[in-house]
Amino acid sequence: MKILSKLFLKTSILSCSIALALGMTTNVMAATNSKVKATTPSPKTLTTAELTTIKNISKEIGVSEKDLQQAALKATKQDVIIKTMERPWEAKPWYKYWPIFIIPKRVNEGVDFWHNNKNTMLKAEQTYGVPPQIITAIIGVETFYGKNMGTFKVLDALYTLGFYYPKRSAYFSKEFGNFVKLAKQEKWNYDDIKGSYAGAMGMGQFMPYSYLTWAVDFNNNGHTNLFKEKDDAIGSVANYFKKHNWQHNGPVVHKLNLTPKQESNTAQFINDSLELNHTVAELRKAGFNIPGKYKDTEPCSIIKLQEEVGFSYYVIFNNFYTISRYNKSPLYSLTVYLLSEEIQKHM
Ligand SMILES: [Ca+2]
Repeated sequence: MKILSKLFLKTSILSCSIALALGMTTNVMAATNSKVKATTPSPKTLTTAELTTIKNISKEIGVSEKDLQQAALKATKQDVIIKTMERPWEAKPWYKYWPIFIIPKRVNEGVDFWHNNKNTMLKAEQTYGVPPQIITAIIGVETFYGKNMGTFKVLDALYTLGFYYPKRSAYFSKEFGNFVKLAKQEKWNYDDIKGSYAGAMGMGQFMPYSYLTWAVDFNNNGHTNLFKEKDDAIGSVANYFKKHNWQHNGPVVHKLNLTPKQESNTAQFINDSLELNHTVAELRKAGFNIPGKYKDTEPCSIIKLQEEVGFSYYVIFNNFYTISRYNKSPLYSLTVYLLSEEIQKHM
């Protein structure tokens, strides 16, 4: 679930207009020169490799090959999507990353979003145990409260990455299949569904599998619409967190202030997967000063973040791990948490 920048927006508009221009040229040529058969565009056919992938997806997630083939025939490979995948936001160092997201406008509009959806937020907290500031911060970081939900055709994004991006094709080809399943279930027209360059959809940027599995019809109107119904988006984010083990009032992070000697002692508690392989008792035993409110038995680990000068260190707990199930980057997860605190402060 990634963010669209203005830059990405521009590239996508650009690629759309090129496609449009090319399409128009072809049609004009076909119309004015109908005797020359070579200029008539032949209908797209699927390659042997594509048909093999489709066979596998069909087996794996239970969508008919016919539906998958029809979807693939309607899809267009977009090179800009692959280029965008190659330069993720999370490649930035921490000190350059968080200021993109934690800005006064996003805090203020978060306060408004929470206010305007107060009753739904309350219902979500009662139902799932996830507080409004976390739900708000997720929707704020993902789409600026529903304003930037993405301009790529989700079908094209998932087709491009699922069939033409070997590094991640195992994941994205399955999501292509899940999208076909979801579109059939929701009676969507493929052309109408826009999302991020990675195929994430709606206010909370759900991937198709997440949409199928954790999205909820929170206003009970018979449709689960994460694009237009704020209630559904709020309930679905809360349900996602609940199903990924968010603990009501559980600990999230604690910032450490360390001496150089303690800094060198952190390595044993740091792991890239953010798994909580340690306990507060172990940290205390290793000489770290952890406030008394954290229980000895609390599972935790440490993350290390690059500042302009040196590093900062945070102990992370269960609820931080839950945030990271939305996007596995520690930068993303800490940004969501710090934004949630800013929003809550201004309520
Ligand atoms: Ca609904």
